[in-house]
This record gives sequence, C-alpha cells and structure tokens, in this order.
Amino acid sequence: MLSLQSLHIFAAAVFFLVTCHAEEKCAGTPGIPGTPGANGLPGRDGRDGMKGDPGPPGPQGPPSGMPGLPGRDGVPGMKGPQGEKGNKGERGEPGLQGLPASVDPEVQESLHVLTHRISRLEGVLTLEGKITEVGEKILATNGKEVNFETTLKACEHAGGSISTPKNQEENDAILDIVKQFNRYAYLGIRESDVPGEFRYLDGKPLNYTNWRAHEPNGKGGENCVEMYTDGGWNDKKCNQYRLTICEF
Ligand SMILES: [Ca+2]
Repeated sequence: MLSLQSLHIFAAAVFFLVTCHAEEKCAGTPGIPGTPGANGLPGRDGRDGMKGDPGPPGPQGPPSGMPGLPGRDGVPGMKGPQGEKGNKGERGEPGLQGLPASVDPEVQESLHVLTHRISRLEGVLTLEGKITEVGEKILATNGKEVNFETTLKACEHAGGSISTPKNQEENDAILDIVKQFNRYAYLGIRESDVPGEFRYLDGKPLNYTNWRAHEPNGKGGENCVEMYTDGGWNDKKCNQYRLTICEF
C-alpha cells in the first residue's frame, strides 16, 4: 500500500520527467489519472452540538419507597349546628337498697343538724318580728294591703295560705300582727251560699269564731271576714284593701 509520502515523491518524479520546460510550450497528452488515494486517518472530534429538546416523560415506575409522615393537623373548623335530640335511653338497673331513714345514722345526723339550724333561724326571724310562731303554724306578712283575692294569690305564691284562726291562740297571734301594723286583715273565711253562714275556704264549718257584737250583719252582702285591731271579726265586702297575713 502506498503511503502519503510515496505519493508526493511520485508526483515530483512525474514533474521532472516532463521533457519540456515552462519557458516553452509543451503539447503532450494528458496522463492517465492516478488511482484514488486511500482514506486518510479519522479526523478529530468536532465541537459538541446544541442541547436537544427534552424527551417525552417516561412511564411511571412501580410503587416503591416508604410513605411519608402524616402532615400536621389543620385549623379546627367552625362548630356545626346542634344535632337532633337522641332517643331516651333505657331505664338503668335499680341501685342497692339502702337503710330505712329511721335507722340510717347518716340520715338521722343530717336531720338533727337541719332541725337545729332551722330552729335557730326561726329564733332570729321571730326576734326581728318577721314571723310569729303559733303551734305548728308560722304567720308572716309582707306589709302590703290588697283585696281578698290578691291576698289569696300572694300567700299561695309564697307557698302558704291566708291566715285562718282556728282557736284563740291563733287568733291572738294574728292579732299581734294586726296591732303591729295597725291595719285590719282579711281571714281565710268566706260566706257560703247560705246568707249569714260562714265557712273555711275548703268548705268545712267553722270550729272557732270571734265575731264582734252584732256581726255578721251583711246578710249575703258581705262575703269576706276581716279582723279588727281588737281581734274581733266583722263580715265585710271582699274588695277592700287589707293587710296581707299568711300562714305556713
Ligand atoms: Ca259586717
């Protein structure tokens, strides 16, 4: 195989073998073209080309790797509307049977303490003239003067009833209050359907009376009863303003 250097020598020899020189014209026949030279050595690498466009995304790979930690709790939401009331539950089992109150030492002790405290309170209220105790009854007034119907309501609202003397002792206790306020007071007594016949508010006949002289004299025209400041009774119309005295 001919090297590149050999080709140069060959070319130079052909030049000098030509029989004529440049200062004279030659008219020779063209030579036969030489055979093509062998391929040269590979050239040096060229510069890097421009960066190509990104390719399409590849297919999703198989799931792998551990899941991340849960995120933090978000801000609490607004309070929702109240739900509908649920159904009533079933009745529970009855509890263990306790001792009868009459022999239960704890109950007895509590009763003793309560009784003592109430007794002291009654003493204070009596001392201040707020209440008057007579037998099992406690009498009290709010100092207001109202008609008979309003007196009934006021006493009932307070958990008691209009004062009703059923004996001399109770009549005297009511009188104490009447005198203290110097005002007449209605009693819990009313005329029945029979003119001149008076009864308690529950319809039972009177078992004690303290009518003033010539009373009752209304003959069906005075259906209520008032106590004077001497303790005596008088039948009177029910629309007068009288001191409210209740019994409890
Ligand atoms: Ca009268």
